[in-house]
Amino acid sequence: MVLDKFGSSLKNTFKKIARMGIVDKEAVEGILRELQRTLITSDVDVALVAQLTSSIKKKVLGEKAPPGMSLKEHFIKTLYDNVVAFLGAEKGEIALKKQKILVIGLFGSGKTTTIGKMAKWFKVRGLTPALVACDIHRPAAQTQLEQIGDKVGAKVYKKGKKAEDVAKNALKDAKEDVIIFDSAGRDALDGKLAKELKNLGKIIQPDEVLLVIPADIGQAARKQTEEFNKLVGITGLAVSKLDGTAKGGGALAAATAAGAPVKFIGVGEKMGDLEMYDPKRFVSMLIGYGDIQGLLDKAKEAGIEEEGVKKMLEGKFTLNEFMEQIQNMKKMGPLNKITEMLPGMGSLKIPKGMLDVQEEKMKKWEHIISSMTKKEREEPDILTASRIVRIAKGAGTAEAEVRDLMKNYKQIKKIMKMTKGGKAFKRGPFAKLARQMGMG
Ligand SMILES: Nc1nc2c(ncn2[C@@H]2O[C@H](COP(=O)(O)OP(=O)(O)OP(=O)(O)O)[C@@H](O)[C@H]2O)c(=O)[nH]1
Ligand SMILES: [Mg+2]
Repeated sequence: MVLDKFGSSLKNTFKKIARMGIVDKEAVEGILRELQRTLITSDVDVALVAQLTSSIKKKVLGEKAPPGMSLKEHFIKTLYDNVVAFLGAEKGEIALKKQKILVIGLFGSGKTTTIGKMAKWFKVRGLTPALVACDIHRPAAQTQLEQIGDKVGAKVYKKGKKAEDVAKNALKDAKEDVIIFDSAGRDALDGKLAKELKNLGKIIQPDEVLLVIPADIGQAARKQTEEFNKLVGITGLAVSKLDGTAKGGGALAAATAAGAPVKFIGVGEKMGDLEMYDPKRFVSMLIGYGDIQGLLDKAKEAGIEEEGVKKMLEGKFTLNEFMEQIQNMKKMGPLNKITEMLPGMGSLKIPKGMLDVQEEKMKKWEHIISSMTKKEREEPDILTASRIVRIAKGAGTAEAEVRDLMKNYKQIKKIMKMTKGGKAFKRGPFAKLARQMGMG
């Protein structure tokens, strides 16, 4: 699991605030001490930790809560915003266009693996990748890149004796959309390595120079990032090996402090284990709000207004919206995939086949709903047996069909209500916070 311990400590801290009766100075200080412990355990630089907590304290205790917000809500929101900013300057943006990417980093940092993952990442997004084996120092390096290229289906260019020649030849030969250059690592960024990387930069003229930093070096990531940036120049970072290290929080905070945007995170050894880094989404996931942002993105992809998703999350829908929602959900993918992304929904079992709504059935349901009165559509609870008989007749269908529709509608409505987050999301500070974070 990514940042397992860090995530669960953070989650507990947020939970604790949510459960608090009164939030006063003492409570704020207690929580901030806990946050300090969590961060320090994750190898975050102590000076950075002190800065973070004192600025949160100043904002929460020194400033008045915005109108309509309680101190508790103000605290949660401030904490969330600050932790997000602490772990990432911005959302990692990588353009989906024809481009050249040079990947650099120390020995064993995960360059070659990350390159393979990136090739796959671009491929999935419709761009053809190619790999260039500019690591000519380690005998097995080119073979390793070729194996990885085979795995992800990317051509590997390796003609030439010197790194510079390999790059030049590849620039002539490669016609692929995204050309990713592997480079040699060293134990330290010495003059030799810097020179070679600078030469490669001059020859390649890359759109991106990504430095690969392994998460397990924790706060040392700051110095390394600054040095590489000064000597070679980088456009961003890929933080590898975020799985299975307790120091990931330290590495992410260090990268942020060095002012370098983290563009990718590596979360495993497999070629699919690469994610674009979005600190907001990342922290939301860690503290267990579920991948709400992901849901909104997904809805957007399907061309659905966010409004519709919000309504769905709020469980506010009448039979009028029912049809609309079912059609939308079909566009978004299987309901069980959607519910996986919602807080506390992972374990919920959706009745099998419930959303496997056939076209035919949808049509029937449309007839049924249009045979209802306006009031019946808006308040389906008033449907009595005699109304059902009338509706079935009007729609030219069996009463059982009307009941089947109602059963499905009620089940979905119930799920949507639960989705709103059981206790934490329905009442209390989380409801408002969720709204502010654009989730509710
Ligand atoms: N668990 C895990 N392992 C990773 C990840 N990324 C890389 N590795 C492993 O780290 C080791 C080194 O990875 P490489 O990609 O060979 O590193 P490199 O920077 O190219 O190394 P050199 O070319 O020798 O400098 C390999 O065993 C990878 O499987 C990751 O995100 N998670
Ligand atoms: Mg390598």
